[in-house]
Amino acid sequence: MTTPTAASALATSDAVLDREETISRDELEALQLSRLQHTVAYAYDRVPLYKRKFDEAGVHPTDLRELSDLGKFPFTTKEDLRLEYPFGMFAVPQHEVARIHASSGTTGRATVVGYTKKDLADWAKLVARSLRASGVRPGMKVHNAYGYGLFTGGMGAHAGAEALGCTVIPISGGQTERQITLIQDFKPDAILATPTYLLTIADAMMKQGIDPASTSLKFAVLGAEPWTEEMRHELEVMMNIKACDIYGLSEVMGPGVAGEAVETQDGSHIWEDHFRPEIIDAFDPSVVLGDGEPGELVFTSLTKEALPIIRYRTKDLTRLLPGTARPAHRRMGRITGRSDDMIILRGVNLFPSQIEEIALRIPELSPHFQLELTRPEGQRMDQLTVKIERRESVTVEGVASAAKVLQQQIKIHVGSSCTVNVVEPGSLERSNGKLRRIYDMRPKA
Ligand code: DLL
Repeated sequence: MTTPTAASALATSDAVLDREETISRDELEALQLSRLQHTVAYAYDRVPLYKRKFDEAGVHPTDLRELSDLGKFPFTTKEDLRLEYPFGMFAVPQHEVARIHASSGTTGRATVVGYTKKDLADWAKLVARSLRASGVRPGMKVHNAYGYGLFTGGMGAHAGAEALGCTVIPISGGQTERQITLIQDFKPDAILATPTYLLTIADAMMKQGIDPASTSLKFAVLGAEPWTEEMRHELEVMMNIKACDIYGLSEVMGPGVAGEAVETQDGSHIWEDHFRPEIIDAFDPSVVLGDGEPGELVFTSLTKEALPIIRYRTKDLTRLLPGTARPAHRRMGRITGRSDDMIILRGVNLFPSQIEEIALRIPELSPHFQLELTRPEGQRMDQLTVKIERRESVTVEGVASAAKVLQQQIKIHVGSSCTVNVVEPGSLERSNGKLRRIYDMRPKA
């Protein structure tokens, strides 16, 4: 957490908030209950999958009398959306669907999501709210480097920035040289990107002899992949910006399910007037955990028309924390990882974000790393190799000791033995959006 500067204090004092951002927790929960009762009945009446699942579980929408009754209802998973491909989850006729987005579908069928005109307006409002919380103001120029297309990042962030009253520069992801030219020429105040893509941009600037701290950028709103406090610090110092988190997922809406306030920088506030979050035990989903306890994040939409979503299992691991800058809206801790991104190495659970956290505390090492999993021939044990670039300024002797430190720290904090391979600056693949950190080269079972 960084201390608020005069600039960020000023940035929040002049903001006009939505009424729902300032209501009391009691008022918010009353609103949640009525919206939840409507949503479960609406989903049951309009989406055959929900009717079937509720009936099988022996629950009926009228069983939802208080918020905790939500725990009686069945979960929805990515698999459900895949099985209903393409439009089986839609609760409105196709002519009422104003837009469709979809996941890339690299692992199986794409998951398809739809929005009515009202859904799009709500989405834009929530992204606008998130950007405003993160310091962006009407009239600012916003460089949007989230990918446009079926991915929700580009168009979702775009519509939110427009709704806030910004001048949007819709560059999309990739074409890093061009991004740099436009940042130099158009002088944007804020940039929207994945954290690793912003790192790619900053890195490319340095290669061109441009000091990334010298640009017009003051704010960055970063998300779509896990990142750490260490990465925040790295980007803030390197670029002389305030960097805040934005969270979301397409099945629930897209970016803007939660957003972070620049004056506290203490995790994203979930916009609970539109989404009811729960944390469950990922290994025993019947257990709903209390606030503060780590587990898997689950969302129920409260206002969506085209694709109401009931108890969607995100697979994102985090915990719920009390609201701060927006007291009625709970915050989420940083996503430590996704349950399906977890590496199980000789019985020890490991997430790439743990490596990021440790590596960035070692001055000789850069934030550019990847994890390779192998199983050498004839061996039954898996091996982890951390490939990480050294910083430009480091000597060969410095690298050897840094590698050792990283290896020891991983052993101490994570519990895994690994090989560390420090490689030359610029030799690892750079991010264009969501960065792939894990390369699993183990023979398929
Ligand atoms: O990534 C939506 C988005 C776009 C969010 C732009 C923020 C900014 P999906 O492609 O459906 O949607 O991927 C959703 O990305 O379940 C998380 O695992 C991860 N994710 C998203 N935001 C964050 C974040 C978009 N702030 C999946 N921190 C989610 C960590 C995040 N992980």
